[in-house]
Amino acid sequence: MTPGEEVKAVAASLGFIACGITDLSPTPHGTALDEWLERGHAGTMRYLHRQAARRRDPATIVPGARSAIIVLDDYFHPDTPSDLAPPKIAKYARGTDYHITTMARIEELADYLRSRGARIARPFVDAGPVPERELAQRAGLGWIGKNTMLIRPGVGSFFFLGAVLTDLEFEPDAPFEVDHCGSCTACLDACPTEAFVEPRVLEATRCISYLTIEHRGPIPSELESKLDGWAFGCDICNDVCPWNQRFAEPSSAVEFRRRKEPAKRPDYFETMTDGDFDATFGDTPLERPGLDGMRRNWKAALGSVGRL
Ligand code: B12
Ligand code: SF4
Ligand code: SF4
Repeated sequence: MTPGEEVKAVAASLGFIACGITDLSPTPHGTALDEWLERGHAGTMRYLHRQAARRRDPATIVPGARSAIIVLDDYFHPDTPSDLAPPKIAKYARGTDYHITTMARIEELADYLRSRGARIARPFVDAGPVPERELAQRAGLGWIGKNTMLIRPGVGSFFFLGAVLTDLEFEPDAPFEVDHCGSCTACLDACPTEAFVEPRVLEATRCISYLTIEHRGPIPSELESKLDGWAFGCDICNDVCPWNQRFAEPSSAVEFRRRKEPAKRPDYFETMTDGDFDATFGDTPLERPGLDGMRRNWKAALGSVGRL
């Protein structure tokens, strides 16, 4: 086994469904990132502006790092009828927060690299400065679809991306060059808020995921009426993708299964105390908007389907 094949075997033993390796040379898509930011598509996600220089030149994220080990962590569990009833919570957010679960396994991968002599082995999951989808495409793991997701043939796109940046050098994998979207436009057509300006360009400030997770304050009324019953995140542009419809397989990670079924009544979060919210959802992605955010979202989601 080559050193790279050994890393991939360890990643597989930790439950990751795929692993690829790439170098940290500058992204060829820096201009696309600059234009996206200049057009204001990041909205209040100011950290994306602050971290742009490092995203353009990933070698500067962890000085001394030479390679990125990229892993895919499947979170797919099929929707139940209750999952599909508004207010809806995106699939990725129904169990334990991946910043905890996926990160714990990426840390084990970093430990392995240290045991093989790495002086630098820094784990990342959903971390602003790491251009995760682009590094994954470069590491041969899939293509970037018109919905901006990293899609893997035979798998789909219901997975998290994680990375370890390390000073160890490996033979990089060949980039994934084929665009398997072809003439399909299902994701662009299905988006209820018309958030795609063009294929692969998302006006994030119109995206339900942004509005229900990142946005603070009232949701603009024009968009609130288009939430389509979503109260946290949105799966539509992934659900309609033929690659998911054909290939998505349930994750072996039980942590990502739904644990607590929120009651679908309008006052469910309204009547909850901060203590109850922390005890029930404190280690789930719902913690990001918090109790106030979920109160807003729950009502907005029901209002969008005429149920308030
Ligand atoms: C900010 C953010 C958001 C924002 C903006 C999303 C967006 N499309 O930009 C919001 C809040 C809307 C969001 C929503 C979601 N997100 Co998000 N998000 C991020 C985050 C933190 C940064 C993304 C970013 O920088 N966007 C700015 C754009 C300009 O950058 P980019 O999308 O990476 O695009 C680059 C490439 O596309 C490249 N590029 C441009 N053109 C081309 C052309 C070709 C051919 C190639 C190869 C490259 C290329 O240039 C761009 C700039 O570098 C990443 C984690 C990370 N560190 O990357 C997670 C991440 C992208 N999100 C993720 C997920 C799961 C989601 C949701 C599905 C959650 C949900 N169910 O609600 C939705 C999906 C919405 C969607 N269609 O994107 C996963 C995606 C996994 C995957 N399979 O791709 C990530 C990687 C988190 C993780 N670690 O798993 N997200
Ligand atoms: S996540 Fe939903 S709102 Fe956001 S781009 Fe996809 S379909 Fe549109
Ligand atoms: S729905 Fe169609 S166009 Fe959109 S990402 Fe999937 S294959 Fe590509």
